[in-house]
Amino acid sequence: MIFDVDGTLVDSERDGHRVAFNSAFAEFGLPFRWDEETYGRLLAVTGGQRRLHGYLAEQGVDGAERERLVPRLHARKTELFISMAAGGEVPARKGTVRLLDELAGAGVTVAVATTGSRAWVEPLLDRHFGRARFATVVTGDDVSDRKPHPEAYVVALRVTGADAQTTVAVEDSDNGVRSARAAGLRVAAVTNDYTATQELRDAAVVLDGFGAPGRPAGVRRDPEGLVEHGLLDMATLENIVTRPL
Ligand code: XBP
Ligand code: MG
Repeated sequence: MIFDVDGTLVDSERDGHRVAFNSAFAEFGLPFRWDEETYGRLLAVTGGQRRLHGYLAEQGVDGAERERLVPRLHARKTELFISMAAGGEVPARKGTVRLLDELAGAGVTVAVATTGSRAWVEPLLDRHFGRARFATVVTGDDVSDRKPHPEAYVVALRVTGADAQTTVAVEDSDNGVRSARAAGLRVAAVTNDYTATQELRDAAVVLDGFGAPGRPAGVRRDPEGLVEHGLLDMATLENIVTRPL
C-alpha cells in the first residue's frame, strides 16, 4: 500500500497549510490572504513553493522578486505548519489508524508518497501513526517532478521493491490519482471537502472517507462492487488489487 498524506491520511489543507501560508504572508507584511475558495483553486498546483510562485506571478510579482521571496516565505510557512501540527491542529482522518493496524496485522508493506515537504511530513506521520509503520516515506523534497507526475510513486515502488501490479494507492485528488495511475497502481480514492467534486477518473472506487465499523463510508463510485462492509478495509483492498486493470 502507498498512502498519500495531505487530504488522505490527514485533513491538512483548509485549516492547516492554508492557515500557515496566511500567517507567513502576514509576518512578511504582504497583503495576500488565501480564503478557502482561493486556496481550493490554488491546490491544483502541487508543492507549496510552486503554489506560491504561481500565485505571486498572478499578483504581478516579477520573477527575480519571486526567486528572492518564495524560498524564505515557504521556509517560514513550513515552520508555522510544523508548530501547528505539534499543537495537535492537523488531525488524522478517521479510520486511518484502524486501516493501518489492519494492514500491519496482515503483514502488508505500507509506504507514503506525498508532494509535501519532509520537514513536516516526518513529525506529523510520527505523531499520528508512528514513523516505523512506513517502509519508506517519499516527499516532495525527494523528487524533481511532483504529482500528477508519477515520480513519487515510482520512487516508493523502487525503494520498497514492491510491484505496481500488487500495490494499491490511496489518494484524495485528481493530481494524486493521476500520479499513482501513471505509475501503474490501482487507486482507492477518499475525497474531502476540496476534492468531493473532482472526477478522480480511473480510481477503482471513490469513497467519502475510510469508514468505521457501524459507520460505513459514503460510496460515490464503485461500478464493480469492490467495496465490502462500506469500509476501506483489507477485504475491499483485496478486491481492488485483484481486479483486472
Ligand atoms: C499536497 C501538496 C502539498 C501541500 C503543502 O501534497 O500539494 O504541497 O499542499 O505542503 P499530497 P508543502 O496531497 O501529495 O500529500 O507546502 O510542504 O508543499
Ligand atoms: Mg493529497
